[in-house]
Amino acid sequence: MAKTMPERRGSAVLGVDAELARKLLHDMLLIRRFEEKAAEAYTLGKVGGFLHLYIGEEAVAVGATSVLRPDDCAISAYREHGHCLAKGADPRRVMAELFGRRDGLSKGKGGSMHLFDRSVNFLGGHAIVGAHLPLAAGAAFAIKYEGRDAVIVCYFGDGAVPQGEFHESLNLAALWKLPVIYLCENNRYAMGTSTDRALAQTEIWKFGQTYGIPSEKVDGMDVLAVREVVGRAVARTRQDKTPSLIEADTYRYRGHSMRDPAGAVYRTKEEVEREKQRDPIVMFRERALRAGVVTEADVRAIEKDVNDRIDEAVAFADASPEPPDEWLFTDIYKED
Ligand SMILES: Cc1ncc(C[n+]2csc(CCOP(=O)(O)OP(=O)(O)O)c2C)c(N)n1
Ligand SMILES: [Mg+2]
Repeated sequence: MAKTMPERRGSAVLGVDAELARKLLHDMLLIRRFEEKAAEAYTLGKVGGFLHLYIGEEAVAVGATSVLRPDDCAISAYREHGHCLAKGADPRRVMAELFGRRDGLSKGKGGSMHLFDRSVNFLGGHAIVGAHLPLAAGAAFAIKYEGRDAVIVCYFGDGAVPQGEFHESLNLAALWKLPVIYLCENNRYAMGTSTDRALAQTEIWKFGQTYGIPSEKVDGMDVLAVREVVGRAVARTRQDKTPSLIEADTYRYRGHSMRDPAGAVYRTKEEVEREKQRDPIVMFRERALRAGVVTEADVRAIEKDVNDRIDEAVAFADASPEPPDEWLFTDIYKED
């Protein structure tokens, strides 16, 4: 369909065309609804083990992934459903993994914290805080060694910053000029510990300066700002093999995990309510509507599609059988 003048003008104001605006909104909403359903499934006893929700932080994964190519990689910690879905994983297989079923991304043997999908170059899902930062450096080394111009985005929380792995990884990435973008999701808390109780330097992006790599802070609730800043880093990394450190200022609306559903002990209700005023999905939807790039009908269609896909994901996960007992002994060692 030919673009109307107002839509074109709106795209210029917003900086993205209607198709991309719809995709950004769709992908953020898909993550939000996925997480809400996952929480519901957990309370029904369908999900065992840990469950850490990404609600509130959707703009980071979606904004960053929107500037990646399919051959670029992403790697994350344990709050990773959003990163994995944004990278293109099938929500049905992600849900089945949470349910511990055989059609899950990790055959139902990993659960919420161990999603992995090579088909979309999502390299996990890692439960040990900070441990995947050196893995990202290793994957970036492999990319460089093979002479490819792909990049890897490594998402991690503020809780990883005081750890040795953070500094070791930044040092090596800078020294060896590795194509890795370290993207810190600073949601102000590591479990119940606020950053000012854990970090001597709370401006996390500044650590990049120590290692002489480009570093920036971005509003992680603004999907377009994330897109711009990560886009700049990706272009630089692809061309010059220069790593970057980006700090995204974000917020989780739920507690640390389902065992801390509201996160009410270490933060005030007022703080959470204040942060909800900058809900990344609401803000982007309103902005795109105001610019005339998406219409109310587009929003309704996106909501319907997302709800259908999440319902399908739950039905698929429910129908998938449990892994057989023999699988306890497979996938332990890599066989050539
Ligand atoms: C090495 C290590 N120490 C402690 C833990 C327990 N632990 C699990 S999550 C977490 C907090 C991490 O917070 P952050 O990195 O900010 O991520 P967020 O949960 O905020 O996304 C801790 C300490 C762990 N998983 N690994
Ligand atoms: Mg945190």
